[in-house]
Amino acid sequence: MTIVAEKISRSEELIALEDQFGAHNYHPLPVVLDRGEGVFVWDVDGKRYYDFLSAYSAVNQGHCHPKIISALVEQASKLTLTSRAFHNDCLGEYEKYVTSYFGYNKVLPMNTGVEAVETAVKLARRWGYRVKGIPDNQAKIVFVEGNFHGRTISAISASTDPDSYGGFGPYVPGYVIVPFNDLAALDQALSDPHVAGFVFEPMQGEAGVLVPSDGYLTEVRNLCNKHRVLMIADEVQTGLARTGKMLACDHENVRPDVLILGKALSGGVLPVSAVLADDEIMLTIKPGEHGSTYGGNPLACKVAIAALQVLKEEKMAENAARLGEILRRELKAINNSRVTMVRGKGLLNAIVIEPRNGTTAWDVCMLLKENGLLAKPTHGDIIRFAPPLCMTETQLLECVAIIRDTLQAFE
Ligand code: IF1
Repeated sequence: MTIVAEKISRSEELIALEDQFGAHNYHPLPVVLDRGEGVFVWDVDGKRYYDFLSAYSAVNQGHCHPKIISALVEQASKLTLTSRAFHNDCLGEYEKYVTSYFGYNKVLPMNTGVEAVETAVKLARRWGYRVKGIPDNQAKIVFVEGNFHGRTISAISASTDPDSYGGFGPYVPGYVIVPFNDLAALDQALSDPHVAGFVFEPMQGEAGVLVPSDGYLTEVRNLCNKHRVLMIADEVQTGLARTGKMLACDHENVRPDVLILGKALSGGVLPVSAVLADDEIMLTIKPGEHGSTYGGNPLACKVAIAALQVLKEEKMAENAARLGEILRRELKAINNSRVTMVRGKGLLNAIVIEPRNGTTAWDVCMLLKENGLLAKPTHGDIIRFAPPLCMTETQLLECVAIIRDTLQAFE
């Protein structure tokens, strides 16, 4: 008898390679992508999907945006990396462009979002010692319950999510946690004269797209002024037009002392992050006291300028604001009993799925995938809906129909 081994699909073959040779630090949806363009991605079998995650808001400009790709390709064949041991002809122009774009004296260029968060914490401590006069090694940094700032030991030391910090101790000292959206608790925490900075996300992404009360950002600004504490906004996920304004802080016209950017700063092409601040803060770090091999490399500079230009040229913040209103209105109108919450701002949204008959948000995402839309659950019952900001209203309404029909199957 001949046993014919069933031919496994290309997807299964590639997933098996990851399983055998890759760390198991993620549990992706079983889909293998090989092309992206604008709001669409394709799998290895040629099936097209709407991307409703945007690589966690790193491809706000859409996949493989032609202007960003051509900036990458042109620079890639000229000069990609000099290190900061020498100058190059891209860094100064980029620094001028990005500081004037956001209105700060200076920028410290890094690569990943968490490196920028770490840089901001180091700047806050250094400013605390050299300017505020906190005794050496006594500086405290305040963070918010439910935060997500990255995966380094320092970032997870601020985390209140056991999945993030569990089993990785001991943790970085000098961190204080306050409840989300609680100004009285924040006032109390900032009154400690050893506090140098308050690090927060204007909207908490990973926690499930939690939007603080109207006026919260304004009050945070007032409390940081009152207690002479640096207001440090982690806009890695909420920045760069995602929430319907260039920065989420712009919804209340609040200017943080330190601005942290990442993800879409490169339009999803390569890791580019940045910390922006004025001289009193930025110049507390002297030559040789902080840096990174790739920080501010020529390729990153050119790509970041193109990525920032695209956001303005294509009015992506305005589009995100308009389409976000439509999306939330349509999601609420679906009126499906499994959907217990619809929330968000601009095109950073989430729905909460009530678990029932053994089905969860994961099962909804699996059927969404079958129906041509990719989204990922977080914290078990939350599905984030964050498409690229170049989406059209027609495409959005097609996605709403896919979501409606999919949820119908779980009623
Ligand atoms: C993962 C989450 C999102 C961030 C904020 C800093 C960073 C992130 C507000 C660090 C990164 C990513 C990390 C990625 C999944 C994704 C994520 F689910 F983890 F929390 F978006 F919500 N500040 N967020 O959201 O930036 O070092 O990654 O460049 O670790 O699984 P990074």
